This record gives sequence, C-alpha cells and structure tokens, in this order.
Amino acid sequence: MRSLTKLVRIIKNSRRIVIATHRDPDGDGIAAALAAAHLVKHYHRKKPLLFCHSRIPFKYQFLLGDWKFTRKIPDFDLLIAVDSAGISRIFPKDAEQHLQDKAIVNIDHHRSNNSFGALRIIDENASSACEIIYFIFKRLRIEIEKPLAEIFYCGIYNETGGFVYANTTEESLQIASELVGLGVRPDRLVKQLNAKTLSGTALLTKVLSTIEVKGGVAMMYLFQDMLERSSAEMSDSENFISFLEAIKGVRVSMFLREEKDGTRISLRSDGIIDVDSLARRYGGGGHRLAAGLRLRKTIPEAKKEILKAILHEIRQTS
Ligand SMILES: [Mn+2]
Repeated sequence: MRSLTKLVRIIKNSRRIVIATHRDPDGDGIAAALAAAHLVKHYHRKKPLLFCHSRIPFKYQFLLGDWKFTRKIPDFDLLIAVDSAGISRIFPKDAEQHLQDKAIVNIDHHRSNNSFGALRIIDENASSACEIIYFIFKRLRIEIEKPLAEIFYCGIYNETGGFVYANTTEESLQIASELVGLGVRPDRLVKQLNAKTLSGTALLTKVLSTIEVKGGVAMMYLFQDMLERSSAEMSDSENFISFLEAIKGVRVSMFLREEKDGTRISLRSDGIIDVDSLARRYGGGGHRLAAGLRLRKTIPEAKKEILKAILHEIRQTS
C-alpha cells in the first residue's frame, strides 16, 4: 500500500505525464497503458500522453477509444512504464537525453524486469500487467467503469492466451469474472480480439508451410518477402507460435522472424526448460515459459545457434 500512496503522490505532483508501453506491443501492453491512463486521469487534471515506439496494430485499434499513442518522444517530467522489462524495450537507443532527471514508475510482471525507475510495482506472479493495475484500482477503491473493464479483460485475455496458458490463475479468472459482472461481454470482445484479416490468414499459410520439428523442438520462419506476397503486416503474426505449441510431442517452440537488422525469435516452453534464462543469455528475456530475443544474424544462422542451445538445455534435464 505504501508504494500506492507514493504512486498517487507522484502522479498528483507531476506536470506532464507520459505512459509508455514496449515496442511491438501486445494486447496486455496496450491495455495496461490505457488502464494506467485512466488511473492518471483520476488524480490529475491533465490527460497523460501515451507513447509507443511502434505503430499500434490494427487489431487493437478498437481498444483505444479517444486515446491516441504518439511515436515521438514527448516532453515530460514523469514516465509511467508498463509491461516493459527494461527501458530499452520502450525507447530507441539514442533516447537517454530524454530520460535525464525524469521520475520513472515501473509497473510490470516480467521476471526479467531489470528494476529500473525510482518507484517499482513489479509482481512476477501476476498473470499480466493489467492484473497489477486492476489491483491498484481495487486497493485505491477507484470505480471501474465498463470501458475500462473491457480494457482489463482484453489485456488479461491476451496475456493468458484466452485463459489457457500457465499464468491462468485463480486470481486472473476471478478478475475476469468480476469484469463480466461490470458489463463485459466476452463473446463480443473476443470476436474482435481474434479477428484476422484475410491477408493475415494468407501469411499464416505461408509461415505454417515452414514448420519443422527436431528433438521435441518445433520451428518455423517468417521472411520479409512473405509479408509482401500476402500484403500482411508483421503484427499479423503475433499468435502464430501457438500452432507450434499445439503439435503433439513438441516441448519447445521457436518462431523466427526476419527484421531489418537481424532476426527476432519468440520462444515457448511446456516447462521442460526455462526460456527466460535462455533468452537472457542473448540479451532478451520474458517469462519462464514464454520469452523472446533478437540476434543480429540471418534466420538460418539464428536458428542454428538457438536450436543448439535449446537442445543442450533439454539434454541437461534428462
Ligand atoms: Mn504483459
């Protein structure tokens, strides 16, 4: 509670507040930023600004309502970072000058969070960043209205893969139930959240055709030209990795995506290995069962290196 008193004081005493979520934002990151914006609005006359270095994927636009994210670092004296394990997940490398002498609040649920910021509200046992902010509202006894209830629901739904991942806890289901009590219609929201564009589905067929499985490790790739050929966007591939996890006998899944200056790799584990600590060895991170990293290598090089590391880890366990 002491950290919440501090949080309220710092919000009230700041002039320009920016709420930021990580690059390549997912549903939890976007929803957590919007929920934090509602929190700031409750205590502050001025609306906060929302920052995300990447464009907000089209599929999440419906969540925004009247809010807009800016991609240009605005002037501020308080930064509230949500769902971000480190400052480098939020800002481009040359952003340091914007952060000097600024107050930073760090609200996150990643085990790999590197404890930046003067005020840290971090709970690695929370299902999502949204769950942490939900409890902030409850403890501060701030009323949650239906639009905010929908935002929380989308964030928790997204981060738990629709209440099926290992982070689906008694608390997360309890919150979902309370949110439905506040007027959330899961059927309608989930239809919007899961809606795929036709080009996104065309991209999926291309990516699925690259699947290969070796020693319990499933892999697939996305090359830039697949995006062009299907006129899809990178963000269309957000949940593709679940197709690997669903394959019988697969223990670890690896989805490699080609980026401008290297390869972005998403990892999932059924529990046999800790992909967070594996990803951290390469400067990435996340959670024990779901993590990511980037390598300045081509897809074949990156695949070779990470597959070797995964197979080595698996051998250690047996
Ligand atoms: Mn999250």
